[in-house]
This record gives sequence, C-alpha cells and structure tokens, in this order.
Amino acid sequence: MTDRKFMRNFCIISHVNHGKSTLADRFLELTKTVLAEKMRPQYLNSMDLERGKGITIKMHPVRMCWNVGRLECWNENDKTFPTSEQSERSNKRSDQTFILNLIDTPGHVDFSYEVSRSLAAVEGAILLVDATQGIQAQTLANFELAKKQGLTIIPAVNKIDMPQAKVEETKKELADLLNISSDEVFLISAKYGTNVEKLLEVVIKKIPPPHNDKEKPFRALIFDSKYDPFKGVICYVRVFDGEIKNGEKIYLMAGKTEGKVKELGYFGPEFLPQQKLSAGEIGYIATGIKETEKVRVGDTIISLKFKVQSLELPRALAGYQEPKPMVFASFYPENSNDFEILEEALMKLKLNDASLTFQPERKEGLGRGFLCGFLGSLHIEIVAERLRREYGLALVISTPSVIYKIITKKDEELFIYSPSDWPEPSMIKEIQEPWMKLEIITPPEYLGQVLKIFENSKAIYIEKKYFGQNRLLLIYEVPLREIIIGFYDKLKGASQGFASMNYQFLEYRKADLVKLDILIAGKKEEAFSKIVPKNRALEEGRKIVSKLKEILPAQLFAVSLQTAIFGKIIARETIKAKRRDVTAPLYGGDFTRKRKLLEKQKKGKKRLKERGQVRIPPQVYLKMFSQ
Ligand SMILES: Nc1nc2c(ncn2[C@@H]2O[C@H](COP(=O)(O)OP(=O)(O)OP(=O)(O)O)[C@@H](O)[C@H]2O)c(=O)[nH]1
Ligand SMILES: [Mg+2]
Repeated sequence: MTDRKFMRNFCIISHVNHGKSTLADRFLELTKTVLAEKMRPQYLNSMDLERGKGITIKMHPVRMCWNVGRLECWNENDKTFPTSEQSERSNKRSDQTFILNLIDTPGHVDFSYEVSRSLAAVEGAILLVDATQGIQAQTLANFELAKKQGLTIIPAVNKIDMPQAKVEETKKELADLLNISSDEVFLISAKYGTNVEKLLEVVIKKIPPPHNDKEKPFRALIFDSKYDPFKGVICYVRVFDGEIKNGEKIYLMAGKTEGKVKELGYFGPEFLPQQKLSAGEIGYIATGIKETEKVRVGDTIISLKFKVQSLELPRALAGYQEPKPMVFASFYPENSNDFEILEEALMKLKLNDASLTFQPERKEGLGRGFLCGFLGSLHIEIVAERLRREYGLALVISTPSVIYKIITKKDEELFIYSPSDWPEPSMIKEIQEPWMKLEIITPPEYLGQVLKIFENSKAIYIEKKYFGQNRLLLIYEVPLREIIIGFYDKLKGASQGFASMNYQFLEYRKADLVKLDILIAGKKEEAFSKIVPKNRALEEGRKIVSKLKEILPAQLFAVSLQTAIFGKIIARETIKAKRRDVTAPLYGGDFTRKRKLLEKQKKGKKRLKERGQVRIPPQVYLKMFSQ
C-alpha cells in the first residue's frame, strides 16, 4: 500500500469556463490515467448533458498514479525536485509512485454546492484564472470557500497561449488577491500543456499529504452519491480514519441506517473495484441501501460493529451546511399518470444533486406535481433536462419564483410560494421578500452600461472597489425576484461578456406586493393567480388577460376575462362568442326556419352563459403556467 506521504488530494477551482476540465485532461494524459487513444476534450465531463452544454455540472473525482520522469528523483526529506539536467545525469531511480486524487469542479454559480463539498474532501486546490478574462466573481467566491476550509492554494493563470491573453496583468491580480509575490503564480496553457507538468510537481511539493490515522476506527465522509439498481446507493467518500473492506457492515450516523459494502474502489474515473479503502483515500462504497432518502451527503460512515457492540461511537465528521434553495418552480408530469415516476426520479436525482429540494403539491387543471427548490435558473434547466433524459419524463414547469414571507396580524410567519396560498388581505400585517447581496465584477469601461441595467430596479447601490489594474467590483443589494430571470444575460450583454456576478442571501425585507386574481366568465381561476409588485399590477394584469384571450378557445357565448385585486377589477378583455352555423343544413331560402334556428341558438347560449361553463383545455393551463 502506498505510504500516505506519497498521496495528495486536491481539486481545481475557478470561475466558469476558465479551463479546469481541460487542465484535468492534461493531468490525465501526463499520468497516463487515460490512454491517448481514449482521450477526448474535457474527458471528465462524462454526462451527456455536460458534453452537450460544454460545461461541468457535477464534481468529478479521479485517482491518478504518477511515477514517471523526474518525479522518481523526488527527495522526500527536503521536498525538492532535481532540475531536468540533474535528473538526466542522475542514475537515481526509485519506483516511488505518487497517488494523486483530483476532483474537477463546476464553475457556474448554480453548482457552487458541488465545489464546497469537493473542498471538504481534499487538502489543496489549484485556483485557475483565464488570462483573457481576469479575476471573475466565482474566482473570488471559490477562493473564499477554499480559504475558509484551510486548504493550500496554488494559483495559476491559464490560456496564456491566446493572443488576447493579458498574462502579466492577470498574474498581478491573482498575486494581489492571494497576497503573495507574482513569482509564485503559475503561467500555463491547459490546452497545449505548457507548464502543466511543473504545476503538478508543485501540487506534490506544496499540498500536504493527508493527515490520517490508519489505526483509528473507520470514518468516512460522504461527499456525493448516486443510485444503482443492483448495488443500492453508491457513496463517494473521503476516508479520514481507519479502513474498510469489502463485505463489511457499515452504519450511516445521521441517516441511522445500516448497510453492507457490496463493492468499493477507486475512481479511474470509472469505478475500479478494490478490496479495501484506507485513511486518506478517496473512493466509492456501494452500500446496498435501497432507501434513497436515508443517505445524505455530509453524513459519516462508520463500521457497524461499534453500533452493535455498544462501543463508544466515533465522532461524526463535520458535515456540510444544507444548501438553501433560493428559486422555486413547480414540476408537473405532462401525463398525470407519471406522478409516481416523477417522485421516484426526484428522489434518485437528489442523491446525485444534493442541493435539490422538493415537496408534493396539487394545482387545479394540472393535478399532482412537486414544488422544487433550486440554487438558480440554470439549476432548474439542468434538473428538468436530467429528468427528461435520464427518466424519460415530459414535464410542465412553472415560471421560477421566490418564496415570500407574510407576517400575519397574529404575528405568525408564513412562507408562501403559491399564489393560491396567499392569505386574505385582512389577515396580512406585512409582506416581505428575499434580498440578496449582489457582487458584480466588470472592467471599468463597461461601468456605464452595467449601471443601466439597474434603471427601474429596486436595487440599492452599496459600494464600488477597484482592484488590480483593470477590475471593478460593484456591490448592490437587490430583491432576488429581480435577478432570477434574464439578469445574467443582461449583464453579459452590457459588458460584451466580460462582467460576472455572484450573489448570496442577505435577509427578508418589506415588499409592496399584491395578488392578482383572474376571473373567467366571472369565476375565479386560482391556477392563473399571480403575485406581482404593486406598481406593476396594471401592466401585469393586462398582460395576463390578453394572453388568455389569445389562447383560450372561443365558446358558444361571449366570455369575459378579468384581472382583479381583491375584488376590484383592473383589467378586462372579452372573447367573442363562437358562432356555430346552425343554418348550414338548410338549403335554399326558407328565411323563417333560419330565423327560428338562430333564435334557438341565442337562447341556448344564454343558458350556457348563465351556467358559466367555460371549458378550459389543459393546454391553456400549461401555457399560462409556464409562460
Ligand atoms: N486557447 C486555450 N483554450 C483553452 C485553454 N484551456 C481551456 N481552454 C478552452 O476554454 C473552454 C473552457 O474549458 P473547460 O476546460 O471546459 O473550462 P472549465 O473551467 O472546466 O468550465 P466549467 O467546468 O464549465 O466551469 C474550452 O473551449 C477549452 O478548450 C487554454 O489553455 N488555451
Ligand atoms: Mg469543467
């Protein structure tokens, strides 16, 4: 077994698209973890969806063994590498192999929970910055996370091969951020491999080996998981103490659940079965557990014998803070018979996407579905796409919304997502909505354009800071409602793609919101109600009825469409009656008969109208719901 001295656990972090997965490719090649003929760009982005979108969505662990070239001359005592010339002259050869457990992480803000979980499994991180983009919002956010975790951070400027790369400038920015000398910042091209070998050497040199005790009782942290129909839940673990062998019985401390190791092993990056996993290692354990809800990331796995023999249980490892979903959307199966399939799919998906939350709900016209919580709009898109691809589900998805807080006159706090749960105005003391701290990083030349996005916004400007030579950090406080849809695209548009943003929850603040009720032929249709800011009520109210007018099929009588705020009508449209040609079967000009039939039709319409039976086809619910 490899001595812990020769093991390193690290991850690569950066802003989205700065080249993490490409750098991981070069490491895989260099260490011959993946054969040249099997190599393909961003090899670790193994999900179809990741390949299709060209971004990393999940963390991806891989174990690499490196025993080539100059590393064989690594001097463990004084932690030095000989220069290439020295090593060429030297005959010294040792068969020492380094075990390098790498975790590639996503860069998009919606998947930052993946990053924080990866960081808890390693001792160090390479912080990568694209030389054509400079430091961006997620560079700062991920750097802060790594610092908090106490990791050794190795800074590197990437894409130095590109003509528009601002290498020196970016190097200085990064050195300033880390408060180190510029000489310590690596310059690499992940695409062409420039300096990549040196960078890996520095990983070995600077990042400490895992401090783990093999003699202690077995403890492992679950940092990710997935479901396998044969092997049950497969946990991705970092072993902190002791060791575990195939076939041993295990116990999940928070889940209070027993399991048995059906298989364990390393990430190659595919599963590579082994006999045991020991302290310091990163690998997987197939637990045989079928109840997906019992297994949570952040839980500690121990050996069942402590439980059975009533021995003192090892202490649980520090888990993760539960992520706080910020954006909500309802998911309904297009085919209402698929409700159970959707439920099971969400449960399995949650194993692999710990930041997803869901609870059942019911809506008129749509039947049963789920209210799901997400970290952002891209997260919604990805979950919907995974449900479609991996579980074959066709879904109807509502427009994303935030959760409002209502303080009632009895001083109760209600957290409300669905307009149908909105209390009577006489019960409401105060309405509040979530506010975020928003950080935008932009080159100063786009400042004017960026500020324009905030026209007509409730956002409050807090401060601006210059850092580096060409970087401006703007801090705002803003209602989350304003930034969940389309804001990021606006920011990118205003800055030719150079600005980036990050946000975090601040607090609930007073909001001036009203509920719009929609009346169809005088009857309230709860499913079409909407919560909107008071100053936009009229505009929104008109929009809803004119949209309904467009899509609701005409009936045999005229149908009124109204928007009301607590009984007061603020907008109105009418769908004209559909006239069925009741006289069509008549030939010739028997005028009296024709008139009789038309009279009869009129009476019938009146009766229909009195009964007010407007048939609303499901497609109308669907279209209004997801507009
Ligand atoms: N010219 C050049 N292009 C690079 C370099 N490194 C990465 N790229 C390109 O940059 C793009 C993004 O690379 P990825 O490796 O997917 O970036 P990432 O950081 O993993 O992205 P996310 O995981 O989605 O955050 C790809 O088109 C790469 O080919 C480099 O050193 N030089
Ligand atoms: Mg990537």
